[in-house]
Amino acid sequence: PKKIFLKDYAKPDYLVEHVSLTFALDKTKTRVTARLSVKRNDGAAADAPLVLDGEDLDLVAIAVDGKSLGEDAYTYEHNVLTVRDVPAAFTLETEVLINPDANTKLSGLYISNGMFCTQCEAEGFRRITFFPDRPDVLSTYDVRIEADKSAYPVLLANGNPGDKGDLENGRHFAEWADPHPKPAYLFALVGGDLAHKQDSFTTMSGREVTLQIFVQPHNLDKTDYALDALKRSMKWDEETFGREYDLDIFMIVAVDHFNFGAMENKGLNIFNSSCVLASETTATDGDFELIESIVAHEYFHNWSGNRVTCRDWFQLCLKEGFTVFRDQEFTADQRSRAVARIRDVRRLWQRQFQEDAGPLAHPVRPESYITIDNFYTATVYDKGAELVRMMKTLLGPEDFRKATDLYFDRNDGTAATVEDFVGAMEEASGIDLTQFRRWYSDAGTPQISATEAWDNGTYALTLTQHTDPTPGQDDKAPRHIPVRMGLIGPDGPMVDEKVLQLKEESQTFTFDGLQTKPVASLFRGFSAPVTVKRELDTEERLRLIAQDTDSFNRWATAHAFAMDLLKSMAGQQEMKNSHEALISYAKAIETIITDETLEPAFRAEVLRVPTETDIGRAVAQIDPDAISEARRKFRRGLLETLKGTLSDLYTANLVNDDYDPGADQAGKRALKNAALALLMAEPSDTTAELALRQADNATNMTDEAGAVSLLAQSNRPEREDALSRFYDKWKHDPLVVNKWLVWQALAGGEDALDKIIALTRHEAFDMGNPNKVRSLIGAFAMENPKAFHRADGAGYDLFFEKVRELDKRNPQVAARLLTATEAWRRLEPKRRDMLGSRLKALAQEDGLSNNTFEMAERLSD
Ligand code: B3K
Ligand code: ZN
Repeated sequence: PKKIFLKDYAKPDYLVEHVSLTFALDKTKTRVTARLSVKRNDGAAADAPLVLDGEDLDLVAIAVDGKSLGEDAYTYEHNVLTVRDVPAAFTLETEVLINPDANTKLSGLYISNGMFCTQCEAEGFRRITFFPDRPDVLSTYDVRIEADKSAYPVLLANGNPGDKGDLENGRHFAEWADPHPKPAYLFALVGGDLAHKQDSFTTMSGREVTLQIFVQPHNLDKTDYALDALKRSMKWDEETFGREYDLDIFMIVAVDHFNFGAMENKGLNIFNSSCVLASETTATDGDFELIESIVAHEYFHNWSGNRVTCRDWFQLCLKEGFTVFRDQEFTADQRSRAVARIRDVRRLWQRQFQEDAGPLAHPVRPESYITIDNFYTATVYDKGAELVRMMKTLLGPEDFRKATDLYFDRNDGTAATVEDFVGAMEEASGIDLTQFRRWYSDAGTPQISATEAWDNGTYALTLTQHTDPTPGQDDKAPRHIPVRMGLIGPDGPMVDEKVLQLKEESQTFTFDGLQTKPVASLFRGFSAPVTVKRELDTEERLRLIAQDTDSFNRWATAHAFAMDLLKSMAGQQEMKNSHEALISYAKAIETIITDETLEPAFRAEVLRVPTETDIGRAVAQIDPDAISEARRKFRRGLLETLKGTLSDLYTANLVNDDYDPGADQAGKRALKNAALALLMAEPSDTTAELALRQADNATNMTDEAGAVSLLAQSNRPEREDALSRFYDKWKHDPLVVNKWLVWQALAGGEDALDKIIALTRHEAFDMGNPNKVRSLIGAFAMENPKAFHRADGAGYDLFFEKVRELDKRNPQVAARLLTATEAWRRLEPKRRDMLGSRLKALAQEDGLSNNTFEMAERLSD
């Protein structure tokens, strides 16, 4: 397979100004007729051939300016159509046949539950018609769709609706036109028997926009929340970034078979049903929150991604990092800023720090790839968002807004680069970001060591930065790091918050005129994606947990304390008086979880115990059994101290009002369920009874799932019955059944893996549906270290068998699964050898997809 390099970027030889497409939809033989208005690009040679991408296309006819081409005028091989001797401006017409029914890759045009739908990002449009399938070719589109009227009454595409009507033989047609130039990856088409909910939004300039959510008819009662989230997103983007919507209609379509969460196609977003459908009885508070953020994310792409798109796929963070930043800010404004930040950072640690520390580490703006599908990563998305956040911290909110306005205005309707974005930040603020740009080009997480000195009223803080080598990058120069910080005295804050600029390898910052030695609260609100090493004694920790004025850092200090305890319990770290320390920790969090002036959702975050996977990330060598045992002991230790408090919390946070998915009620349920989770660390009959009662009496899925999932993780005799009753109750609803799969994929016990293997043959499992694969195989491999890393290698056998099977069908999803192995080099030697040799064998296998080959090779290298 061929590697593609950023440094080789060259402008396209030909641009396509306008595209007219006609689809005659048919399950196995869809006919796509394309008319492209092609123009030679400035600077291209007069004899440059026209080179178009095309994959799995059956070419029926091809003509230039109405003249059919003979076989010698073009070639079509290795997914490239080359037409020689073309004029400077011309019309190219092609007619192809494609087979949506055979499309198991779910890229291009495919069928999900009887409906036609598309997914084109990154390179799916070439599976629909011949085209320069690259993001820097922007065209206006008009689309005509013809299909059988009774099977596919609803026909949708991007843009504004045009004509529609009946045709012969029970067929009908619909036309759509999108006046905004867009790259092909934003194309979308849907045809199916769909119902919809409708609403409208009046934009800031007074235009009325129709909003519609299309679903299979039986899901019509699950669209209200997404519709509401959409309206709030539209309003927020006007208020916060000055961005107004630009078509007469905005549509969302839910599909059951989808390779990831959702897709921002212009005016026609297509969503994985798991990221849009919600009702109180079928979706948890967490699902509601996720849906809200994904609806917002895809909507925000209309400006950060669609109006201003990416020049090439190396610039992916330009739209993704920025849009994640925007959706995070939206959530922070809609819910609780502190809690949102905690959840975002937790996710960053779980996925991105892990990636940065292993064989898949890559810069936020990668320099090469075999397939871009493999670079829709936590680094590009979540670290990309952190870089935008750091720039906002450096610029301040006002200049940041000036910079985004400048960026949008200047690049509107074009394909831009990271440089355009950072350049706008500099121009709007006058701040030099030369050194800051290293964040885009250098992989790896900087490690900061903090040491301090106290002398007669002067506190000196020395910060040192270092970044370990990552694949292909041995030496790392120091980065420009914003350190938001404060100093906390015995009675509270001592100096106002400051942002220090760390630019050298080592720098000392001094603070004079202090009465007593303070404790520094560093990287407030997680002001930079770094790890921090510092010596804090228990007293200093307790001071920060109790008195820091930055809520995020109160949580982070408590979390770091818990991690140190867990690491010492897992035999990975020395800790003096660890028994006393555990009690101090328990008492410290008790103060927080019982403090009614604090938001319940925040208290719930403090009460949450790191998972086995979390602990595995933090230790030098992973011994899954030792980690599991350490966590078990830790939870029991906490329970001993907190039992009474937990029961009280549980009762105090029962919600009796009508269900509302908003932050207030959700926070209470989160706190109550976190209390129950810890009570279930050693479930007495009474606790198990409590969980069972919660499951049986629940009127919403948050409470039902909260209880059943805990029973599923336990070895209580009630377990099997609770699971089977849940299945019987919900087997008609695939999204709810996915939760049931996840709980079992995460379960412990000696026979955990055998049960998972049995589930791969269960009627509820389906290798053709990515959601099912992720729920069972993904959850097992990523979040059940004991079963996955079973000492006899049986977990690995199951995993690789499924990866190979899936690779034949859906390479994108297969390759993604492999990320579950990324920490293999840190496993204890026996498991490391077993897993490493399996990865190497896979990388050497013939007949792998490029996707899976690239991942296996990078992982085992
Ligand atoms: N832009 C899409 C992701 C496409 C992934 C292609 N492999 C969804 C999003 O980030 O909004
Ligand atoms: Zn996105």
